[in-house]
Amino acid sequence: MTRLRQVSLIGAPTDIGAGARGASMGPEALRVAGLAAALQARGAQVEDRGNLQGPVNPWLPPQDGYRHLPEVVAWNTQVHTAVYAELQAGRMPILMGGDHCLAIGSISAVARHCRERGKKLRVLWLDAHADFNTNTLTPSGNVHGMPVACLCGFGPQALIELGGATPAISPKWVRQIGIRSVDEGERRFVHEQDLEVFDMRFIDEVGMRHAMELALATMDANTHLHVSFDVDFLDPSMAPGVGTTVPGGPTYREAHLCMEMISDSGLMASLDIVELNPALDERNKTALVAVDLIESLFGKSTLMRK
Ligand code: B3U
Ligand code: MN
Ligand code: MN
Repeated sequence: MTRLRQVSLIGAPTDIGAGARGASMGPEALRVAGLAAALQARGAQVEDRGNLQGPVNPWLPPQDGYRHLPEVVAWNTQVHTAVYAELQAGRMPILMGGDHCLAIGSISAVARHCRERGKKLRVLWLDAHADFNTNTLTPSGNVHGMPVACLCGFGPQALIELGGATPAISPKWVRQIGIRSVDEGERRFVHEQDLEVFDMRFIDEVGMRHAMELALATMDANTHLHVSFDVDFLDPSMAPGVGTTVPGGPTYREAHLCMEMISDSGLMASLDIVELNPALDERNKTALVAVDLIESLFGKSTLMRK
């Protein structure tokens, strides 16, 4: 049974937080790959809100450990406002990035909405990276390596207070899946803050099914589940179109199972699709595989399930 869902697509065409140029073309690549039609085929009612606008990428070196902080703040402010408006209107926002720094704007909006509605928030972070750096831990200064830390209150004032209350979320609300690249200082900080990380070794050992059962446990009917899907989560053999490929990711089957289990929970109420980089892709292959996976996320399955 598919519930009728009212979905809004929001494009945020920027690579302001990334270490490679090109994620700014992500929204259009997802449109060309047929994202809206795929969602409609799953019974969703889809509105494409077009693209947000923000500053160009000045491509400068980091300052105080952050690259392009004023521009990152400007883009995330736009994202926050747009995502919050869709949630207030009772719709499901799908943020089409853009790089992963944009999750600061989207998840701070989701957290604000949940606070106001008395909803429990859980964040599933599908990624090769933990994105838990700070300006002192980061090896690059790229803010796409910092969104989880910023959302948990570790970051520059302008980003951590975007949604009013600081911190926007607690590390206890986050479940990370598929992780296989964590920087040295970042690793210590992940442990210190007790982030729940289902890394690739864990998935190799227990399988995607058990990992997802654990990640989805403790959710109930009052839970708002936000999925932040960094396309570099996927093995680069099927998804080469991302700025930072890391070998050893989930296979096509594992990734589909992950999406199907999220769908079965019936709790997903907002989604980011980020880090797709068409400049590095092969004939839009990565965008097509992302859309294929989103279909599973919205309930597509081979056979009817009871
Ligand atoms: N952890 C590294 C690399 C990185 C994080 N997220 C992505 N790449 N996509 C950093 O620069 O923080
Ligand atoms: Mn990421
Ligand atoms: Mn990543």
